[in-house]
Amino acid sequence: MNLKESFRQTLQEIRSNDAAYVRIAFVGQPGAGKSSLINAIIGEPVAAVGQATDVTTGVAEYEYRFQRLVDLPGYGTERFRYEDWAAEFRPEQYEALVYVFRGKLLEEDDSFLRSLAESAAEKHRPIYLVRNHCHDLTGEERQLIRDDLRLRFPGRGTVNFTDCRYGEGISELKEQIYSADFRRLRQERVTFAFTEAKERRLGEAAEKADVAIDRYAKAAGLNGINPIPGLDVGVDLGIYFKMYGAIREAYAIEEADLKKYMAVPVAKKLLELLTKQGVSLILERFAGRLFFKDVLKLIPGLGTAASALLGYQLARMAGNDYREDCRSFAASGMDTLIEELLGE
Ligand SMILES: Nc1nc2c(ncn2[C@@H]2O[C@H](COP(=O)(O)OP(=O)(O)O)[C@@H](O)[C@H]2O)c(=O)[nH]1
Ligand SMILES: [Mg+2]
Repeated sequence: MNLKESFRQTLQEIRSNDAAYVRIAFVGQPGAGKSSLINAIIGEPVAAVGQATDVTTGVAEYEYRFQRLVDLPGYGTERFRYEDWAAEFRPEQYEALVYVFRGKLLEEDDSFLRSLAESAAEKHRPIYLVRNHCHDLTGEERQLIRDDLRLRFPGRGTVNFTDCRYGEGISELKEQIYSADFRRLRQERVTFAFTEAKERRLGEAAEKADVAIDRYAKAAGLNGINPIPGLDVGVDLGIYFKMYGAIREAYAIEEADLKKYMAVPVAKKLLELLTKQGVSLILERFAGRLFFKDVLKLIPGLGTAASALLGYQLARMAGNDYREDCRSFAASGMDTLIEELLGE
């Protein structure tokens, strides 16, 4: 598995995590055009649309770039008086609301707008007002609607005029929905879910890598055969290459990834460690840090045991260092990929 495949799996985890999404609910009377607006925003006929009053009877969510557009049944019908509707569908659970209306506002609409306006929690919730079916409205009529809404729902922004049949006002509405504040909230959500999934994945990788390091370090201790100039400890480089390979595999890093994501700072070092020269160089550095080296040399008769211990220690040291570098490479690689995905 390479870094991209591993990232794809992480993405699957995020996609199935409800906490990763910002949800915008479309509310309003039946037939106002909630489902049609969702289709117009997404650009595909995903939601069922119809003349009959209750075409949408359950909650349906449609994903659009890590945002979920929620199609709710209309209220004010025989089936759903406003209070029952609110109790069942709890509009307050959504991060934002798109309030869709056409024609006259009814008493039910007033209950809805009043309850939203009164609750303190609602004061910070974006509510987009949308007068749909607007194609035939004159400028004067539009002004009357704005004034009316301002009275019913004081302190709330502009009215968007849209018409799904004629494609009017859709791009303006989209722009509002993806306004800066909301984009930040969405990115926070995704980033949070992503970080969680990423840490879990890196944690699992570290466990696998540790098992490999332990196994190969023991083998290195028993196999100290090739003395390297400048090193007092014999080293079997083949074991190091195998150990490094196992650690890379734990982090789903392939050689090609290192070349592809050269911009990640640690990639260069990891590439150098694919060569004999690179490994010898780093081992020389680590050997200098081996605490017992000089002490052991002073104790005669401990030759084999001492070199086994040193070989083990050296391999562990190198393995842990490599694991940290792989972790850092995998983490930044995944960060790069998620930024690409979220970039707008
Ligand atoms: N002329 C016109 N018809 C629309 C518009 N929006 C929706 N419709 C139609 O109105 C009907 C109800 O729309 P729908 O999206 O199902 O409303 P919902 O009940 O609020 O989801 C459907 O027949 C749509 O094709 C619009 O802006 N202009
Ligand atoms: Mg509908």
